[in-house]
Amino acid sequence: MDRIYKILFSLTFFFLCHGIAFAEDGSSLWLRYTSLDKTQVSSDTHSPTIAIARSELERYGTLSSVKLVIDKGLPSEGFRILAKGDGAEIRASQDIGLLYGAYALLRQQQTSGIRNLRSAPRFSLRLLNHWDNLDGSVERGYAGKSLWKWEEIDGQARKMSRGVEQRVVQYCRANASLGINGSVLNNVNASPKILSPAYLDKVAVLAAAMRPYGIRTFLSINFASPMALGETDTADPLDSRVQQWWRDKVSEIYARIPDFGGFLVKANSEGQPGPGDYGRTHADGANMLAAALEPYGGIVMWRSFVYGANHKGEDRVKQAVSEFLPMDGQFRRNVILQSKNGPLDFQPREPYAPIFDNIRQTPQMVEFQITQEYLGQSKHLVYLAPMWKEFFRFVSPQRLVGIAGVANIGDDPNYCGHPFSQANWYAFGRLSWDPSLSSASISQEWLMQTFSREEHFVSSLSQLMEGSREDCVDYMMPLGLHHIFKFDHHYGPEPDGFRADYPIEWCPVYYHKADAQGIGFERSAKGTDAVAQYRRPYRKRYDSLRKCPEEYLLWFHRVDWDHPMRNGKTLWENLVAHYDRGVSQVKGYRSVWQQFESLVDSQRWQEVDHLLELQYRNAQEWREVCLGYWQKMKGG
Ligand code: GCW
Repeated sequence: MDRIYKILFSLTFFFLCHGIAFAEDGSSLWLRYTSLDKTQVSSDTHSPTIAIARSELERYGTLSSVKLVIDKGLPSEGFRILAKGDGAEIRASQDIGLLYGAYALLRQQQTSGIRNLRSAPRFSLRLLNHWDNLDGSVERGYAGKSLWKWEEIDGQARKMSRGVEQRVVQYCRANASLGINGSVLNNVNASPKILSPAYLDKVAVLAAAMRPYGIRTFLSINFASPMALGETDTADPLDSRVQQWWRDKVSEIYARIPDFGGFLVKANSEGQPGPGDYGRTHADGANMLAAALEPYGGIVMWRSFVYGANHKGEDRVKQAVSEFLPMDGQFRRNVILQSKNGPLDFQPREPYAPIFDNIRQTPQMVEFQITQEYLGQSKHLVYLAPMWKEFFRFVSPQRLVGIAGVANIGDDPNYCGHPFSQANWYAFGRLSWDPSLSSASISQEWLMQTFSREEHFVSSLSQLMEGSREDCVDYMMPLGLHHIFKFDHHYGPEPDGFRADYPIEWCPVYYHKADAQGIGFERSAKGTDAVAQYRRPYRKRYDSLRKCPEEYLLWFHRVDWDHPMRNGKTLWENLVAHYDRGVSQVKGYRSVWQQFESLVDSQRWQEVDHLLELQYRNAQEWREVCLGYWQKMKGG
């Protein structure tokens, strides 16, 4: 073959492979619309947001016409869809509502078919929390490096490179399609440098890209920033120079980003600085920042994830309430307390965090973790919506002003690592808009938009997804066990984990307390009395060994190995059965998936198939390691 033909041939081959790979690498997320250029869109108002709504509908709509109408009578951010023959009208009081309506119409088109709909978000704050570091790494991120490309600062700060821009735009479309309206760009373990002018320029560029999609930008801050940047010699919140520094910094931020949302703060927690370093309270610290942000309408989201600092020796799950309850009522109006769903740390199952019962005067937000730090990371198929729905059974959405999700997004081609981890981003967004949606309806929608509308596929996979969280609990930590993860990376099992140089709250043995007699953490009135922080009827229910739901048994009670369970068998027999069930369920995932090879493109099909095999092996490992260890402790 001629040299030139050889080159041409190999180039064609390259593009064919990469072209296909590009199309099916998962980067389209759930926005896999076909470009039709069919729909005529009309609108009497214009804005960058409306322009996006128009272009999405013009390109991907199947109707012949759509009319966008501003209707001040509708709730803020909400919308109405009115189906009219081969056309539709979308009404909203703001342009962002029209964009949400446009995406809802496209979703209907891909799923149920177009019909009348009235919709408005349940929470006003629907945020992603990115734990992205300025060196590009993502704490607890399993999908590559930060999407923000922090290295592109200084000379390049005023614009994004083309590749980054495309990825960010896709991120914005995905969020807007769900109604996510805020993004905290950097890790709560925050570098003070984020507040330096070079990084703020970069943040402003990202904020400008997100703005037309209705996404406001927020930052995590390091409480000692003024001192760490060498501009003050203290970070004491009651020091007037410190207060002035924050006022100036906030005004510098708003000069660049007029719609900046505010700060997220992790203070006096896991080694982070905070007001406690100066003998001040969390309220003193939060109020200082809130005062600086107030004139601009900014907020402070202060995290309640604190332990070890002021309450050494106290049961870790009690410490947030012990710390924050006395301060309830002392926070300024623009401070929100942000708490994880459970009192410990994003375990596969935790009872709800009782801080939601105790804090009455301070607005609260829940923090969910979309990234699966403790649920198989981006290697296991674990659909988290059932876990979040479980939380809402105990904590009414009415008690919350907002919802935050620790993002599972990175620069991997498919954004989330595991193709099914995208479903967790999707489900978080859908629940942040409407927590009453069922987890199954969300997974069905997601499957139809992401893979296929074939009925058998959708029902089989949605069933599999629905049970996957419970299966994970079973093969990792059934019956209320918690935190028996390997040190630091939190992926595999380490029931014997103990290190004298670590805080005891990081050691698995502290949590399961297994010995020859039994297993479990006594948190009833006979033990640490953590149950006392719960409202009725949960306080009594959890306190009673007889009434405590078995899924929380070893969270609240220490019991003998031969403790009789409700099914008449012993605790030990039940433990074994749960581990076995978890493993055999996961074994079944692969057979389900293998039925659908012809329905899914080969790249994603194979990727999932391979990951399911790995998940099965991991589940077996969890069972073997844990049961082996319990057996050893128990003797015999
Ligand atoms: O879940 C734990 C993680 C830490 C994290 C911390 C937190 C950002 O293991 O990596 O730090 O919680 O939520 O602050």
